[in-house]
Amino acid sequence: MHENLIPIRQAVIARNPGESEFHQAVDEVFESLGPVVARHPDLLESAILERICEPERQIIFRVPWTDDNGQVHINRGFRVEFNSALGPYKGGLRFHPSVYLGIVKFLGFEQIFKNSLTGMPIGGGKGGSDFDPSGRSDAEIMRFCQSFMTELYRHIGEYTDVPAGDIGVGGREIGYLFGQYKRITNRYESGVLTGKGLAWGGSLVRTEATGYGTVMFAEEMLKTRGQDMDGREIIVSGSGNVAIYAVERAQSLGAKVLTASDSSGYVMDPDGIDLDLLKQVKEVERARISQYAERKGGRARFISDGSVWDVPGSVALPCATQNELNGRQAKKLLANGVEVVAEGANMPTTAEAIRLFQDADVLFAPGKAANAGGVATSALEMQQNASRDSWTFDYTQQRLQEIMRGIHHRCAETADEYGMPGNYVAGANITGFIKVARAMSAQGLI
Ligand code: NDP
Ligand code: 2IT
Repeated sequence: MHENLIPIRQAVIARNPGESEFHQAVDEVFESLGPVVARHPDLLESAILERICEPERQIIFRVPWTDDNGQVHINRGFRVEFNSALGPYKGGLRFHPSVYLGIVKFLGFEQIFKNSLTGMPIGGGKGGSDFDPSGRSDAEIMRFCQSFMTELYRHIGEYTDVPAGDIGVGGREIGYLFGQYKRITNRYESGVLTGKGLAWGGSLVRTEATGYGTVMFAEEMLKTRGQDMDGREIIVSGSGNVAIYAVERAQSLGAKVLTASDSSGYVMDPDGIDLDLLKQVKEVERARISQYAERKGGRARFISDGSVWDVPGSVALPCATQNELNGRQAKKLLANGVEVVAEGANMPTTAEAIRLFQDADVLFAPGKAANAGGVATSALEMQQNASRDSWTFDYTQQRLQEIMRGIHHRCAETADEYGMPGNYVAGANITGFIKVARAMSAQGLI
């Protein structure tokens, strides 16, 4: 890390004790900014980096709700409004028992640079709750969402802060959240949330966008080596929104996807994942991934110990959660001949694993570049809402494709310009940072 950045980094750690995921996200960005400090010292004036690491606003609130047996539960709700230099705060809501301030801040911090990279007018934010939705009835999910929004509504708005989904928050939850926002405010303010249903202000392609975009980014990286996805064996982790549509896009390009996983284990299907069955088990029934192997039969297997990264393939797409691919697993993937790693999830690869991939000349795409298709399509949803219009699937997908190509181009070009060709991590962090820093400078000391 550049010596001028070390004291700033130390101050961030001291100021935010115990938030290891946030520290990790800050370190990854700071490690990339050395060449910027050397070339554009002016960009770091008026404590830009110190300011960028301090959220503009952090909201923590109580979320009381009643389960189907009449028992009362109390959860904690969060919204971290990190940076609004480029537009209203934008980023998802995560409902998962592991959520605490450090997770929300790592996600919000990443979101600043990701959103900047998309080229769309959106700032960075993130929120969520330590609520565990697994095993809860629709009625319980609805009551939780209504209680969550009863506090959140006063902080958000189409020009202020626009939440969307993330782990544990999909179309069903966005529906309940939107309904409660509308009821409290008496405003049909479509642009206050994204990821809405198609009949009430949602955008075509938003459901597919993160997974499709991740594979589009992998295709762009492969193109730089004159290669493509056709005929490749792909290893995917996760089986939620991002994973499912990464599988769909990879298969449409002639690749064979061998794996999918959830927190109970993974399935390995040598004949290629049956996408309809995966959607039925995970999207429709919200069942455990073992159901896939049970119903598929044949050579499909459910494995509860070990990880998807034990399975050989030339492309790895981590699409579940943070720090799900460590150094040991990276070595295994390398021994098995991995050539491309594109992060569908946020920060799924540990710092050690990233270094191993980069040292081995693997094409490695960080989440803030590779998974930006989701939030970019959210920004397209906001555009459609603002103009009271709705676009076709083909047109929206074409816009997504152009955005992903643009992100790839900017990352690759910046990495070249700063003398680190092929380093998409540096390319993404530097490009994302410079745009936000310039906007913050222009807007004065706020
Ligand atoms: P979903 O809730 O749809 O799916 C999450 C998947 O990851 C599930 O298979 C889940 O398994 C697994 N998972 C979650 N937490 C853990 C954990 N602690 N350990 C093991 N497995 C886990 O979420 P998404 O697909 O939307 O999100 C996946 C990743 O992609 C996240 O990192 C998210 O931040 C990121 N992302 C999402 C975007 C979006 O538009 N949705 C956009 C950009 C990034 P189980 O069901 O067993 O918990
Ligand atoms: O991590 C992410 O980019 C998301 N969860 C999507 C955010 C959004 O506002 O669509």
